[in-house]
Formats: sequence, structure tokens, C-alpha cells
Amino acid sequence: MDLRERTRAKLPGMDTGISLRNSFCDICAPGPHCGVTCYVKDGTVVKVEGTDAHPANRGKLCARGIAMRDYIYRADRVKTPLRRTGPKGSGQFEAVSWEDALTEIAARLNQFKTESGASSVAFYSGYNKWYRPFLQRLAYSFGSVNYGSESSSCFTSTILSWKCATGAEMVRPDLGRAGVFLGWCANPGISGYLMNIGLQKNRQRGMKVIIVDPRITPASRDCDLHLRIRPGTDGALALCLGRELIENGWIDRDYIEKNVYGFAEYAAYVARFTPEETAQITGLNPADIRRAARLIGENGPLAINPSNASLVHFKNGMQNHRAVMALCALTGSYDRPGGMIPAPLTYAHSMGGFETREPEFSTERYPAEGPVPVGCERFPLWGKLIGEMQACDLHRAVLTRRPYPIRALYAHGMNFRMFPDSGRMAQALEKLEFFVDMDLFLTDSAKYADIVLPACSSLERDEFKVFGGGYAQYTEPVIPPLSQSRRDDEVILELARRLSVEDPLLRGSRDDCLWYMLRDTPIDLEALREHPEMPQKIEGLQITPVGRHGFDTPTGKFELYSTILAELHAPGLDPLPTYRSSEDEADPAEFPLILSTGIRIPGGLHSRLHDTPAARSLRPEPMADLSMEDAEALGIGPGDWIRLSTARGSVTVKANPTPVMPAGMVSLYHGYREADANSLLSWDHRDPYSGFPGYRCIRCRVERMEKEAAE
Ligand SMILES: Nc1nc2c(c(=O)[nH]1)N[C@H]1C(S)=C(S)[C@@H](COP(=O)(O)OP(=O)(O)OC[C@H]3O[C@@H](n4cnc5c(=O)[nH]c(N)nc54)[C@H](O)[C@@H]3O)O[C@H]1N2
Ligand SMILES: Nc1nc2c(c(=O)[nH]1)N[C@H]1C(S)=C(S)[C@@H](COP(=O)(O)OP(=O)(O)OC[C@H]3O[C@@H](n4cnc5c(=O)[nH]c(N)nc54)[C@H](O)[C@@H]3O)O[C@H]1N2
Ligand SMILES: [Mo]
Repeated sequence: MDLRERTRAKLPGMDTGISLRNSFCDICAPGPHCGVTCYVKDGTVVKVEGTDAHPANRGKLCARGIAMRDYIYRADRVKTPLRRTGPKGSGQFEAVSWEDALTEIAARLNQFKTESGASSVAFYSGYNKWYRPFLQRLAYSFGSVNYGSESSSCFTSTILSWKCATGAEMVRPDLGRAGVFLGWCANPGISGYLMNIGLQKNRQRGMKVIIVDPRITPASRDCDLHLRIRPGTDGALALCLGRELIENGWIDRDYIEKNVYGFAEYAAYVARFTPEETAQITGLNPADIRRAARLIGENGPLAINPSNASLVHFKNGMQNHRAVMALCALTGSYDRPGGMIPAPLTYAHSMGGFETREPEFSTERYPAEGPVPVGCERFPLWGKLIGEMQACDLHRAVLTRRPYPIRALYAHGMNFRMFPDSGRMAQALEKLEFFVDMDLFLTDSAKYADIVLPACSSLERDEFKVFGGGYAQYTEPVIPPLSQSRRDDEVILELARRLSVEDPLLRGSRDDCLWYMLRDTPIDLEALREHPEMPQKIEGLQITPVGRHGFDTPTGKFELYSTILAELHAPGLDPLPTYRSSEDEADPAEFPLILSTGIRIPGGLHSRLHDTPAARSLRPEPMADLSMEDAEALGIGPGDWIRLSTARGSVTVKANPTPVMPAGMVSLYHGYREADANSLLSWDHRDPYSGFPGYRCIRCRVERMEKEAAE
């Protein structure tokens, strides 16, 4: 049924002046965006609902998607380009024309390039992924090596882990055919509800489910075994499971002989992780650890949660991830039906099941000469395998001028509250000689900018997008851009022209760039544009069959002992997936509890929904979740004000004692202006392999406050 017919079917016989238009929700990204159907009246979106037949979400929407109308009409949308008139951070700006704003930006950036070299200008993207190929190419064509993004704290650590192990970038669980699913840090009902639908369906078919999570969650309530592990000790448990699989002969010896490198070294290392020893580290019961190993051993093939964030948000995070994924090598479940299937990132961080030339487009203009990107000198594995700026070191370069000074920042969606020790990042924004930020909203970070550019939302633009299973879509705008807002990619292309970069592609059109990226695929953009309302199945795509991906590692095998790491000879980086504590160095007597920041909540999406009333209504105030036992021992009741302190700082929040939390652990979501979780963290509590912040394991203390003191 086309949209006109559906409009009539949904609103029968009514001349409401409402028309229905399809697009997708990009509040959360980048995986499969959910299809949305918008009810539009007089150029205004009056209602948003899930698109019934959309292959990603089949009509469903989560609490964030339901807030989409509220999100795009937030009162703090930036309406015109702005030039700062008051002190940095004050929010005093004057409206300027696009012409003036872009002319000034181009002149200033070129001035820094002349004075200090192009790499003194950094280019940064926040959580949004859709325009990133354009931004990355712009940075390199301009001549700067310093392109970086929020992916310095999200997802990329798992790419490092897989690149060391098998050479793959991204590996997905084949839930539909798995015998056992190891839901390691998996709470898909809240953080990824599309996966949740698959989990429920496959459990009904008989797939066994093990959940490894310190908290009780919807997923842990519906599983065969729940291991309530002590935060950050995951590597030890994974190594112990490896040991148990080997001891009991639950391994695929043929597969290991043919395909695995370093099995003997690995087996010798894991021998020390007996269930009893491991129980001491992880707080688990040895019998439960043995049960988990048996469930895995007797119910293959094994599929594992990709664990893009919570497993790797630890000081030993990348190694913990490697230790978990090593179980695929032992059981032979890598690149096998029902196991873990390598899947390329097709376009803008989405997996469509096929490859494009996006990586070439993004990186082929990498400057022939230039310094090492910021952060790569301190995180050599990141430097070798990723090679972008490790953005969590950006403020170091600005504030301490090490390894060399960054003078200007051109950003799309900068949010200093994403970074550990967020105040330090805010200081860096203040110190920059020139800072441009493009955002939908006049955020606290944008208030530091010299120039703010207004971005439009996904409902205000047409956009190319891929979906799993070989689908692609080119949407049309649901409404025109609000006020003077513009789409990010067009702004980047316009800036490329004004910067006079010598790059014919960037000085061409958006479609020229897209055609270039898609030229080895059978995708026809014009044909897609004829069906903007729904993703189209692309016929004739080249998709590598399961079992044929091979191993793109120096030994051509699944490396349990990483030859890449061995050859780096970097102090403190081990070739085996070794276990170390992820705790910080604060005194346990003074800070007896463990704080985990950022466990996802239904109405939160980093900073972007905290000022969106519909989403915020689900948790109106920043709250720290803690166990009933700890609350009782500390004399804390529901809704009491508490002071939550770490060695770095403290925030005042409301207490939420809840039976889902284990004793000893406190959880606070991030991004709040009034209680910034990242103000409690040290900027250098980092994983030495990935440079990722250890957001999820910081020693803390909680005290009840008298009402007057809190106010
Ligand atoms: N609602 C909502 N959804 C989101 C987001 C959001 O902000 N809000 N963000 C999106 C983004 S950017 C990302 S990266 C993903 C992240 O997605 P996830 O990693 O799935 O999300 P989390 O809720 O952080 O963590 C999942 C589970 O890990 C558990 N966990 C915490 N610490 C540990 C630990 O030490 N060991 C183990 N084994 N488990 C632990 C938590 O209790 C939680 O139930 O979510 C995406 N989806
Ligand atoms: N303590 C703690 N900190 C964390 C985490 C944690 O678990 N704990 N998680 C980390 C993870 S996994 C992630 S992914 C990061 C995310 O961190 P951020 O990247 O900071 O995420 P947001 O605040 O959602 O988005 C950044 C900005 O992009 C703007 N924006 C939205 N859409 C567009 C667009 O189309 N164009 C432009 N120009 N701007 C747009 C938003 O308004 C917002 O201001 O946070 C990390 N920080
Ligand atoms: Mo993330």
C-alpha cells in the first residue's frame, strides 16, 4: 500500500489536511535505524509512529523514538548561524548569515594552516555518524591528520579486539541459528530493543541464554543462567570458561588445529583461572561458572553479544573483550552458521551485509606528511590499527600542548560531557583560539564556540541509508529544514569549496561522492529515490558466504596470541588476552563502593534527550541506583538526596534504592547538566590498548544529605 492509500486507510473519510510521510529516527544510531511514519499538517509534524512494514522495526518504536516530535521541536533549536558576542560559555551570540559564517570559518582555518600547519586544526564528530565520511575526507583534504570522533569511546575497542584476533572489523551473532547465546553485558530491552525481539524469538525456539550482568534486567529474568559478575572482572570469567572448556574437552580440536594460532600459550595461561580462583575475583559461585561452561559446551554453536560499550568501558576492557571472544576460537564458532559472523560496516557505521568504497572515500586523502595524530603516540595499538585522533586526548593537546598544540576545532555535535573529567574538556573548549560547532541545539558545549551552525534533523533532509540483509533507502524530507538550519554534509562540501581544498570530489556534489562510494555495488540511487518511503532489497549484491571469510591476520589464523601486539613491543601491552584489575587507585577504605556510569536508561540517549520533556519524564531527575542492602546500611530511602563522591569530585543526586542492583555497586547515567557523571572521573583512567575511558569502574562513596544541605 502506498502512503496515500495508507493515509486514507488510517484516517478514513476525514479531510484532516494530514498527510503521512516516511523517514527514520536517528536519535539513536548507528545500527539499524527504525522506520518512522510522520503525520504532517501544514508543514508541521504532528505525530510520529513506527512504520508497520519497515524491515528494521516492523512498526515498533522505543521510548526515545516516541519522543522524536518533541526532540525536533525543542525550544533550544539553533535557528540561524551565530557569532559569539559575550564571554565563552555565556551563550551570548548574534545572528549572522550563512555567507558570513562560512567565509569567516574558511578564512580562520586557512590562517591556522598557514601559521602552524593544517594539523593544528582538529576535526571532530559527536555521536552522529551519517555525515562522517564527508567530515573525515575534509580533514584529510585540508591537510590535517587530526580527525576524530565519539567513536574514541564507543565501539572501536571491539574493532581493535577483532582486528587482533581475526582481522575482521565487526562481527555479529547469528541469533537465528545459535544453540547458545552468551549475553555478555546484554540488556537489549533497554539499549537495543531490535536485538531484544530476536532474543525472545530464538529463546522460544530452544536457544539457551546465559546473561553475564551484575544487575537484574529484563534479559536476565528470562534466561537459563544469570551470572551476576562483579563489575569489570569479565576477563577473568572468560579465561576461566576457556579453561573449563579445554579441561572438559568441549572444544573443536580440528578447528583449532587448522585455524587457531597460539592455542598452547593460551591454554597455559588460562590454567591458573580455576573456578575457585575466579570466584574470588568475580564474586561468582564456582558451581555457576562450571554450569555456564557446560551450557556452552553442550549447546553450540555459540553466539555472543557484540558488547560494543559496556564490556570495553574498563581499564582492561579491550583485553576483557578479547578474552570473551576467544571462546569462539575454542568452540569453532567464528564464521560458522549460528556463531559469530564477520560483517563489514557498509556505510556510515551501519551493517548492510555488503561492502562499499566508503573506507577509501574517507581515508584516501590522508596527508602524505604530517605529525602523528593526537593520542596515537600514547596508545600505539590504536595508532597502528585505527590511526585516527584518539579524541579522548584532544583536551590534553589543547591544554598542555602535548604532543603538539591544537589551536582550532571544527566540530559537528561536540559535547564536553561525553569525556571523562568533562570539566577539563570544557576548559579546552575555552582555551581554543577558534572553535566552530554545528548542532541542532544551543548546547552547553556550543556556548563556547566562536561560530555555531544550525543543523537540521533527519526528518528535514533526504538521506541515503543501508539496512541489514542487503537493503538500502534514499528517504525524502518529511518537512523542510526548520528556520535556517542545514544538513551537515552540504555544509561540509560548501566549506571544502571555500577552503579551496584540492579535492575534485569534495568540490563536487553530495551525489558525486555517494556514487563514488557505491560504484562497486549494484545500487542505483535514482531507482532508490523513486521509492523513498521504504528500504529496497538490492539485487545482485556480492555477499561473502558464511564460512568463507578467512582470517586477515599476519598468521592467517584466529590469533589467540596476537602477533600484531607482540610486534608492537609496547610496554604493558600483552599478546595474550591477559586479565588485570580495572579499578582505579582510590583507597577502598575511603571509597568502598564501585561506581558504574552510563548504564543505559529507557528515556536517555547521552545528552540529547535530557532537555526533551517526553523522554525526560521517564526519569525526571538524575538518580543514582544502589542496592537495597547498601541503602539500608547507609540509612538512605527512595528519593533521599545523596552526595556521590569519587577521588575526583562529587555530585548531589536523588537515591534510587532498587533490588536490581547488587550490593557494592552504584549506577549513574551520564550527560546531565545538574549532575555530570563524567565530572567524577579522572581523564587518564584509560585502557592502554584502546585509549577508551574506564567509565564503568570507579571507586566511590555515598552519603545521605539533609534536605537543607542538598538545597
Ligand atoms: N536507551 C538507550 N539506548 C542506547 C543508548 C542510550 O544512551 N540509551 N546508547 C547507545 C549506545 S551509544 C551504545 S554504545 C549502546 C550500549 O549498549 P549496552 O552496552 O548494551 O548498554 P549498557 O546499558 O551500557 O550495558 C548493558 C548491560 O551491561 C551491564 N554491565 C554493566 N557493567 C558490567 C560489567 O562490568 N560486566 C558485565 N558483564 N555487565 C555489565 C549493565 O548492567 C547493563 O545491563 O547502547 C545504545 N543504546
Ligand atoms: N560516563 C559515561 N560517558 C560516556 C558513556 C558512558 O557509558 N558513560 N558512553 C560513551 C558512548 S558509548 C558514547 S556513544 C558517547 C556519546 O556522546 P556524544 O557524542 O556526546 O552524544 P550526544 O550527546 O548524544 O551527541 C552529541 C551532540 O550531537 C548533536 N546532534 C544530534 N544529531 C545531529 C546531527 O545530525 N548533526 C549535528 N551536527 N549534530 C547533531 C546532539 O544535539 C548533541 O549535542 O558518550 C560516551 N560517554
Ligand atoms: Mo556508544
